[in-house]
Amino acid sequence: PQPKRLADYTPYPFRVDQVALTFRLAPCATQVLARLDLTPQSPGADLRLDGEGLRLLALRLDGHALPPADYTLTETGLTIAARALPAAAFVLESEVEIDPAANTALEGLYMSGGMFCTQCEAEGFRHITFYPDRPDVMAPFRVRIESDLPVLLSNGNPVAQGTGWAEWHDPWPKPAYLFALVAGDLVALRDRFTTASGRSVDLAIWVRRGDEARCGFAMEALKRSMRWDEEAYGREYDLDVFNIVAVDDFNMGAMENKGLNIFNSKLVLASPETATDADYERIESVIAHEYFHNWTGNRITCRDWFQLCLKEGLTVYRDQQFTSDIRSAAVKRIEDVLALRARQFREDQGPLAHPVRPESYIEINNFYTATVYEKGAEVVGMLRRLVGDDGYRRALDLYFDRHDGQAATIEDWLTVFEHATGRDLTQFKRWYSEAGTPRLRVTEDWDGSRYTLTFTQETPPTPGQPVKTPRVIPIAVGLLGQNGDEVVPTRLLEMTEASQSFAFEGLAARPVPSILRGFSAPVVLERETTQAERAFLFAHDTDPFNRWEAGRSLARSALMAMVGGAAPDPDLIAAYGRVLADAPADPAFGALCLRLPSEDEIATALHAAGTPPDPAEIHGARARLTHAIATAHEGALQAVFAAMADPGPFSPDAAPAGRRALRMACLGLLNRLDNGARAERLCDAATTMTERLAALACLIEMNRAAGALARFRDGFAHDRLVMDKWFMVQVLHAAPDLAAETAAHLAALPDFDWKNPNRFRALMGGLAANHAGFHHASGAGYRFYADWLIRLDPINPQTTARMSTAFETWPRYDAHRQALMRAELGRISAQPGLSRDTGEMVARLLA
Ligand code: BAL
Ligand code: ZN
Repeated sequence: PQPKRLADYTPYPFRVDQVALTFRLAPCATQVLARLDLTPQSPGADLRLDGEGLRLLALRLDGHALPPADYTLTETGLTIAARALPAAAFVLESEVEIDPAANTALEGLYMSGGMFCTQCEAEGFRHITFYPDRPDVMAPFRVRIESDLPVLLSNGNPVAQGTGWAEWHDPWPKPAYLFALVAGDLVALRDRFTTASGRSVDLAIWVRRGDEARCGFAMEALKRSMRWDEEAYGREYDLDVFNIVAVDDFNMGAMENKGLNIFNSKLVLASPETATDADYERIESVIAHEYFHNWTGNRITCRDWFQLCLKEGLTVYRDQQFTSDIRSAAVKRIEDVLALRARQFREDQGPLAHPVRPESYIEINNFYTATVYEKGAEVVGMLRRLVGDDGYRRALDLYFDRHDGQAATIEDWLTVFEHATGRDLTQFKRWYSEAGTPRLRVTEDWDGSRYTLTFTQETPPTPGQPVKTPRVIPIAVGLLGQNGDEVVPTRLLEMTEASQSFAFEGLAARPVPSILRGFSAPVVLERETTQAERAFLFAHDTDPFNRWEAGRSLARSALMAMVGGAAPDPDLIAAYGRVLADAPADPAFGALCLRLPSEDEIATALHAAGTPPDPAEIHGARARLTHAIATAHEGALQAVFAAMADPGPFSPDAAPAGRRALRMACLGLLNRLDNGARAERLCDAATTMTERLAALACLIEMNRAAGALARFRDGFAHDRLVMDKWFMVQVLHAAPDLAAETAAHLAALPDFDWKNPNRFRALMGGLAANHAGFHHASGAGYRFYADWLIRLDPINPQTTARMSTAFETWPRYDAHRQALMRAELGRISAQPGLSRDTGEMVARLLA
């Protein structure tokens, strides 16, 4: 297949003034009638409509059947010759038949548990009807749904309904990727929201019968999001209704269709018995994310899919701000950076690296990546740091004023910042066009009163981009005195050159620098420093992010040394004693400080230091350090574990969730000493899924979980979301030698419903995240994983392609593992009929 290129963009030569759709729903033979009001914009242009897998029943132009000689039909669309088209506005009507029941790819209109639902982003609408399926074609939609099912939903406001039909009208012009339709036997949790200007909005969350009691938290999150967007960005909701539907079979997390968000049920349904605190936090942030798209994505959309970060980077940034505001800003920042490093840095440092705004693609679904989303959000955060809070607010106001109702570009976005603040962002734009994570090296100089920091930046080559240019890097720096006092409060240094120095004058003594506070730019900071200085910052830094960062880097160095045979670092062990003493004052932060670097993080660090990582050695070193910390601080751990017990009643709020996180961090350490005894008791007595699942993981690690796993299964066999956890936890925490075998055993169970993306991701994602298990020298993990990608690809290419990223780290390992992984990728790529999605990914992975 030929790649699409950003440079080739041309506007669509027709305007779509109105769309009217009628759906006659039937599982195997749904008829879709589409009436498009079109106006030519460019004389002499053929009318090209996208369409795939559609059976054309009729085609009329201004009421007359179109002779076959006037159009051509291919596997990807329909083209009507310019000579057959009127010079002025005309109406094109088509009738097609589609088969939602056979749609296992879950793109377009498909069935999930007896309900009809849609997923159209990015290019699903072309599986529904013939249409210019591109985001810069925006139109108001009218939709009529005919079906015996009781609940019939689409975008916009309800217009009318009767027995067996309903009509909807969405007055806001939108691209086809925001179209949605749902029909099913559903029940709703209902509420109401009054906007700042007094508009009353009916809210409903639609779920399968029996799930309605688990929607309350999502509803509260929705109302909080609606209020927050008014207060923080001045954005009000703009329809009479806002509907959310939970669906069990869904390739993504959720989708921001105008007025009708469709969610993976795991991001809606929550109760203390079934959802962990992490689930609650994720539900809250995804509800917010999809709601915030109403302005950043829907009212202002993307001109083409190369601009995906325009809506996704900004909307992730907004949902991160929301969570920071309503939970702990420091904890949120640490969690976001952990996720950024684990997913985006990893992507940026491997064969799949691509710019935040890619310049070519074969399959756009392969670019819903951590780089577009999370690095895209970091770029927005840097812009804000550079222009300040007021400048950011002015720029955003201008963005909404200027581009409302438009399909915009990154150039439009940067221009509003330039116009609102007077800054030249030419160089800053490189963050959008150049891939790769900059390395930022720093050295220091002290002459008795002047302290100078010299930074050097370098971005390694990435596929297709051998040479990099200097970026604008906002570096937040504070200076501490030897007693821990802050002698220079946080100052933002703006680096623009390859190498640049910044001086601090008039200091009485040599300070200790705290660099890249709050992780002010997505770079790898490299600084030669002593263990003692990092321990000092871990104890004293007034910036909570950097305090955590100092501890993390101490632990990482200690673990790297232990992989080489060293004993646990006694200073580090002592530092954990101070963490434990402080932790009850800020439990969520304390829990983060107690969490050791992941095995994948240690592998990355070893590779960066020039040593091919040995996954088994890393696993062993991490276990030894855990044991050493637990042994040294057993009493304190027991005390904190007891003090953090939750007297109830349950609340999912940040404070009690932080106490549970700290308690479970203590449990994980104590588990090494009591051989799982505490976990065994807790697993049966727990009143929350957070505790039950953590205890189960501990038991699996001690290889004494058989009874607990059976009881867990008996208790939750009816609950798909909880059973996903049951599948995942066993593989994720299996001993390295047992991981592939455990995965194979689970995959053979009758309830391994592998066509359900959540279940597939639970098992296979658990294996890929079990670092030492997946990368076992036998190659069994790789083989098993590739077997299942091969099996899933014909059914669901999108999920297969996304999960192929498990292999993206192959270049960092030894020759033996590299050969094994490349062989599996080669085996996948040799499959006859491999999908375009997976084909593109495997080719990039092997390039
Ligand atoms: N637009 C796809 C799902 C999301 O990012 O919200
Ligand atoms: Zn999004």
